[in-house]
Amino acid sequence: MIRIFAAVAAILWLVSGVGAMCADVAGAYAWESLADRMRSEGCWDGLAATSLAALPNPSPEPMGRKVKELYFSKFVRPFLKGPKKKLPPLYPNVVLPESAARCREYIAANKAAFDETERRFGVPPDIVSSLLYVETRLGTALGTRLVLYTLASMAVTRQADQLGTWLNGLDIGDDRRPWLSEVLKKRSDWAYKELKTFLDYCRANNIDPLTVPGSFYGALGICQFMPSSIAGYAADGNGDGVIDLFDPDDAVASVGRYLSLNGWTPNGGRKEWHAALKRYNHEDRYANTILALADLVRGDAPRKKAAVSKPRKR
Ligand SMILES: [Ca+2]
Repeated sequence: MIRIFAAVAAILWLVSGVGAMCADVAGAYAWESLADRMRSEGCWDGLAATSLAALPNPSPEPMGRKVKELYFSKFVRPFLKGPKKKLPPLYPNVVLPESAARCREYIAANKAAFDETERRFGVPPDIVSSLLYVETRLGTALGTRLVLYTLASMAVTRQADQLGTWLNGLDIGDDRRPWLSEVLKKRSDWAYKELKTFLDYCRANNIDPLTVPGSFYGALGICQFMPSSIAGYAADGNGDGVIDLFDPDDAVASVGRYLSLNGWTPNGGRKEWHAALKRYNHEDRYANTILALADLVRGDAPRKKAAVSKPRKR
């Protein structure tokens, strides 16, 4: 399975133009500060060296995107005039008969994995498949960025002048400089830890880091785990000794294990299930959508009130 994604990731990388910038201009030089930090912590090895040397220059995109999001939350959204727009209680275009049909097909195609996950972790197929539908459309939308490149780029983006045009349109005066510095430090340290964990995961499971696609911020696999979640929550669903989150067997089991370790119990009831789902993603809409889609997958009519929580006021 990983080999298939290796090919896909390589193609996406080249198509995006990233590959064209590669090798001759960047090499290890652009990543020297990162290499120094990893050497000082004793976690620099051949895998880290060869993987980083194959990347183009760091991209300002992941950190720039995060800074923009945080800027908007802190300095714009609270001061918007006019009536506050409430978010709908469900993600749009998800709780539909055709989505439920795709979930049922996916369950049928991976029946042993879903059955075993329910037996081991008490999380039923309708919930796990609905979560995977929301995360990656059952593995058909896995992200187009290399996890390694995303995390390494964020880890080395520690100064405002590295963000380039990503600061355009933001009002960062002297009074907001400390805020920006703090964001850059905190987020780059976060990415650095995720990067180290990602490389550990690759080493342990014999995965080439240059083949793993992910989301904007480095979540990976059909179940979109951050590397730091893998160690604590991922499961080897098919018992082959490898955790491959691009393999439905392991992704299904990992969702079951994550939810069961975060409060899901088979007889817990809707409120408890809602809370467990919010440990996966903190949005009310996320949990609402999965519960409502799972109702459709089971063939129940979506419950109007009990199924959903009102969105929190923003
Ligand atoms: Ca496995």
